[in-house]
Amino acid sequence: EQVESVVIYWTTPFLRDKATLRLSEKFILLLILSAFITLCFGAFFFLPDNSKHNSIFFFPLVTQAFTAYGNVWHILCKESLRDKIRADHERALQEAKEKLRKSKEELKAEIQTEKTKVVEDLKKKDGPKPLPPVPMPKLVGVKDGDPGDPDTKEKRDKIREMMKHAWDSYRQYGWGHNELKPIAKKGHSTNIFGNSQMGATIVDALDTLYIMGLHDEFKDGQEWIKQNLDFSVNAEVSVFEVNIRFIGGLLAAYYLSGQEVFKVKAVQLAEKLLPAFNTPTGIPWAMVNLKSGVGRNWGWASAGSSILAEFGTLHMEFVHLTYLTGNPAYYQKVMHIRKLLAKMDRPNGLYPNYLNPRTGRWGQHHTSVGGLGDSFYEYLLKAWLMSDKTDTEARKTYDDAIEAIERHLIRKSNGGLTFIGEWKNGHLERKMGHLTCFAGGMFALGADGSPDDKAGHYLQLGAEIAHTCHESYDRTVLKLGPEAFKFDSGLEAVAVRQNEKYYILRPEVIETYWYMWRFTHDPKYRQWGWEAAQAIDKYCRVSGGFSGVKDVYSSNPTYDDVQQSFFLAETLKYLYLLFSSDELLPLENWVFNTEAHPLPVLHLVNQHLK
Ligand code: DMJ
Repeated sequence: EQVESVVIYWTTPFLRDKATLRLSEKFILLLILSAFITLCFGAFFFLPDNSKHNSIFFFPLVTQAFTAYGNVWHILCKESLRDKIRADHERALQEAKEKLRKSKEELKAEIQTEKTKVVEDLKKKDGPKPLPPVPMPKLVGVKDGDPGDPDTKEKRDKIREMMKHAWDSYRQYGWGHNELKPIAKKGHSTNIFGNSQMGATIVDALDTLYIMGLHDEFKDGQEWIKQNLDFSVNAEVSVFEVNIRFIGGLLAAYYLSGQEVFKVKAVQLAEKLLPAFNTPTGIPWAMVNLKSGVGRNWGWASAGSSILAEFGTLHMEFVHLTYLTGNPAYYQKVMHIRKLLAKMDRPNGLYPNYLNPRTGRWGQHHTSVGGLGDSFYEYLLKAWLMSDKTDTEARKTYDDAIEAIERHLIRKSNGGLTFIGEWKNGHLERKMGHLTCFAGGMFALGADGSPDDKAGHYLQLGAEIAHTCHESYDRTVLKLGPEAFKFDSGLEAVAVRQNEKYYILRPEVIETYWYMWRFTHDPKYRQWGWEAAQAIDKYCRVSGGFSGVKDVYSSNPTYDDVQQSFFLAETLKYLYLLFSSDELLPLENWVFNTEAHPLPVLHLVNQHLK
């Protein structure tokens, strides 16, 4: 009777519906029940067959015991189900709370990313779709470029050796990291790549390795990209930097080598950048989180603005993406930016560096052909060149912009040096950045096709800028140029502030020497390029690679301990091209993006993209 009542007690609804049982209680319950069932079975088998207890006591008891056992299992399963439901509810509540904290734009961006993900998943169900076949543009002069004379060849070999030292050091000490610390001999990264480890140096260096004929190194990089380059990382990256270094680098590697993997990776990455355009105006955020698609702007930018040189330096790569994928989205995004800018008023005909992506209004009236503005102008010209000179809208926008720049920003110093200053709220600052020195090459490149037959004038302007920038190198102890130099109070092309005296392996001056060489073949440009190469080898080379220096006016400079990825992508590439024949990557067939990645001219661009 006692046993029966225990069983009945355990199977009552009260116990079954009791909200919680601790884990230890559950185990005790199971143990008691197992013991009880063993007892019942034991008694059933060991009692004599004719025992009256067998039929009148044990059968109902065993049945009860099984029911109880089943019910307890039921309780336990129900318990764990309840735990799960409770945890799910808590998670949902937490997510809802987080959502409420987010701004409208962030929520919109998230919704858009989710939508894109659903569409992508649906697509993936049928397996990855191959990219549409497109006619390959004319690929001329992708290798060799033997300069002919032995002296130039020797110099070119030296540049190739420097590339090998930079690459081998990165391979040994920083492989897979974005950049290298050549003194500490370990990996390095900056905030432009978020907290990602995306092998920026590998991607940036690929096409330089290719044209230098460093095939084993190229294959090594290709293999790393195939196995490791993954963009589903929770990292907030710069849209501009990722575009010019990664998408530009991958596209150039694809066109040069024909290896599909580079195209596929470029397209995967480009898709991750698209949520950055989900702003009220379509002007993209400066940064985007590759995983969540949430974008934002740099905290230091005037009035929450996006930067002209960042959102204005997407055109070349995005046009190629549409060309290669048949997806019009990329082309539409950059054309939308162009149209929006065309409608805006420009103070004195100048483009300010800051534009607010929420309001569509300019931020601070600061115009520069150096940092924050530079490659916007460069891409207007290059959009025209890349379209086989059919994109006349881009050419006209470039011509108008350059005309205003010449009127307001370009001056001659007392010592006769032509410089490009910066316009700040109606005032000209007589200072020029190392970054601005790229403009010499740009003026020369744009000379042919300039209005009113001013080709000679622009080639001359390019030469004057090259000369000024060479002076900024020549007037230092190390024969390397400072980050910024002044033309004020008796100063001519020298840095004043301590924090403007550094050289971080930048390419712009050498870039201009190369363009000037291609257009004039004046031997002084090769001479100047060689001076710079020797100075880099002497003062920036260390056993673990190449490092920037903190003061070009000091005979005993300290290192900044960073081997920038653009040193391999640009500086060494432009030097190599300077000592190669013009047959290597001819400018009629190739247009270099702002990170020196060559992209072919698209002769079919207009039919294809409309
Ligand atoms: C490069 O990343 C690009 O050239 C960019 O346009 C600005 N400058 C750096 C190197 O100095």
